[in-house]
Amino acid sequence: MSEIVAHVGSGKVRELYALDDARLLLVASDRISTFDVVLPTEIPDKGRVLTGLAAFWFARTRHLVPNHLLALRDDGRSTECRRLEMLPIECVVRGYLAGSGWKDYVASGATSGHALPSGMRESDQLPEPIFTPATKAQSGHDQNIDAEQASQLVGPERFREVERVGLALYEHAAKYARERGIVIADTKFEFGLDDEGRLVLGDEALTPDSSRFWPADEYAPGGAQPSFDKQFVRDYCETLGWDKTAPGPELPDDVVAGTRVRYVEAFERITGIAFADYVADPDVVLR
Ligand code: Q0T
Repeated sequence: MSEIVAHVGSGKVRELYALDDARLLLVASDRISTFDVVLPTEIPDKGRVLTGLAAFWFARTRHLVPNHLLALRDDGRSTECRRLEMLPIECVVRGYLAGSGWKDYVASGATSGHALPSGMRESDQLPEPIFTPATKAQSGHDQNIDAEQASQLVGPERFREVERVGLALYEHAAKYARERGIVIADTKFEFGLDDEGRLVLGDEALTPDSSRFWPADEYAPGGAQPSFDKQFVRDYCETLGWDKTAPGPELPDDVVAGTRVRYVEAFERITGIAFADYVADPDVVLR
């Protein structure tokens, strides 16, 4: 059996297709990006790991907010989802000071309008999680914006809602992951509205591609932390003297294999489900 579906969008490592007026198919590839460049070498099963992990979180956060997941396909990498009217902001929540949050703090003592205590170090845990929205750049980097700018884009009431829901999702997931040895330093949510104007969580949530995952047993603030999933790739790329512009380098087999193991480990630690059981029947993450 086959179906004809229109391609409606591409991310760096994912594709989006229209199934009908009301439904989309989100397909996660095995492509990997590092330093914002997609590499020519794939990580086998990466798309399945991210799809399964996002679906696991969707199933376990429905009490906090409805989400777009309708069904998983048998391939384990494709999610049938409700078509939404996406909000024009990235909803970033940070529990730790890293990435652009750290850069903004060093430059101004604040990030997205949140004044932070003086003397914080890179990767320190924040006194409490903060909501740091960003624009959706068509190309290049998203830009952090403050609450006022975000309110102008989505309206003040909707802004307060995504802030409250984003913080609740992060707090729930970060506590759960931390008990399983993974620090979720920060994460990005994308929300949309259904045809009745209700807020719905979309995209791929609480995965290592949409978040910073750090191994908890190696956490040592005062500098950059190793990435749970991509550290082998970054370390290998640093040995090459690559200038971090496209095209990126091919990865050797040992780096591919080591990285695949880390993605599978993240999946198994968080879900408590053997990855082989997910491959045999993706719906195990929904039960
Ligand atoms: C979206 C309506 O293009 C994108 O990703 C490329 C793979 C991002 N994107 C998502 C949507 C979604 C979702 N998710 C949804 N449920 N309904 N649009 C649009 N762009």
